[in-house]
Amino acid sequence: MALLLCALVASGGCHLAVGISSCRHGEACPANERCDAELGVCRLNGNDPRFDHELDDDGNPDDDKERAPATLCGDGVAEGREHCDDGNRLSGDGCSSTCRVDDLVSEVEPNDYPNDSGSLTISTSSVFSAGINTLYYNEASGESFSEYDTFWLAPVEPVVVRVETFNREDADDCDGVTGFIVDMHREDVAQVWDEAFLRGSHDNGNGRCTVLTTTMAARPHLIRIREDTGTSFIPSYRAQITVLDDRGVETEPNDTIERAEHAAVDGLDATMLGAIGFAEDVDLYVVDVPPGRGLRAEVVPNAEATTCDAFNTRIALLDESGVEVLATASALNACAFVDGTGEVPRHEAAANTSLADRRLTVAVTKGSAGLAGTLPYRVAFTVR
Ligand SMILES: [Ca+2]
Ligand SMILES: [Ca+2]
Ligand SMILES: [Ca+2]
Ligand SMILES: [Ca+2]
Repeated sequence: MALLLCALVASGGCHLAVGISSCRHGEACPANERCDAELGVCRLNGNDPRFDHELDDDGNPDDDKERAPATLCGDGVAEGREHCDDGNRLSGDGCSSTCRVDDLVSEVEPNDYPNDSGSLTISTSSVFSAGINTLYYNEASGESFSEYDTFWLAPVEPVVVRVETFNREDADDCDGVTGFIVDMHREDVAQVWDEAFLRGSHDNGNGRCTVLTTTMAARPHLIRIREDTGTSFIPSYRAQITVLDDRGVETEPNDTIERAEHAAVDGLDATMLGAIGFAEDVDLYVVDVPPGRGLRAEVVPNAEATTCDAFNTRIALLDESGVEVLATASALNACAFVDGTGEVPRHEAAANTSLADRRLTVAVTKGSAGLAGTLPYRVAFTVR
């Protein structure tokens, strides 16, 4: 919050703490400092190691790993891999919270079932804006059920897609009171509802938001969203549908902080391909998290029909000195993930509440039960 309030100061830079001033909106920095446009803060003149070619300490320049500087989505300047930057971190207004172009689609009822006229086909970079406003009461069971909202996603080539629900109007965030279940079905769902089920997700985002991140084949898929308790009224919500870009393939060795992968360092809706070859293999990935932002990192199975509980992986979050501060394992409706996004992050350790940029490292390993053979996977990163 301090950053936002300070950014309103018109000139002279906004002093935040010893040695750190905000210049996000073009304010001048003190004489011996320059404005770091990506982070929106003043920094002492001189070399900034973040922009250097990344060197490890083995004396061999050939295996040093390239990295790009982090960008800051929401500073009003489209740079690096940002498709757009409208100066805010909202989605549904044409430019998403991670600086992707939004295509806004509003629901049309009826859209509860796949053959309903309002069950629209939407593109794989959209914000689906809808309302859950009906609770059905079933006399026989004595329970109420929320209505469904369905839409079709039909990529023209295989993609990795994140479908994320938000119930706050002013931010990509959730109120922590109500939540969602997001299910994905094959295209023959209208004929064989149960058999056509591919994957579901529940309560694995910030607040009680839900995130379904999946590999998707080039064919139609039905996405079904509903309130997760059958008792809560949700007047409106948004489902953000985003294609994630592959930045590269991990290359061994990458099991130490010094050798961690840097290809997805900006964390802007990026994926990395990896493989865990043996039980002790650990793959490390570095992401820069600017001040006031949070990281979501999650494991993505390499096939759409692979459920998270069958995909036995573990994600750990390491601090800058390599100490593990948090870890999660795969569960039935949530693949291994850490989430520091939102105003009240699920995992505070994945949020950067400091006034300086912070480097977080994610470690992917097999889960405790182990799996025989090589386990191919993707890891997806989102910083916002
Ligand atoms: Ca920007
Ligand atoms: Ca926006
Ligand atoms: Ca509906
Ligand atoms: Ca590996």
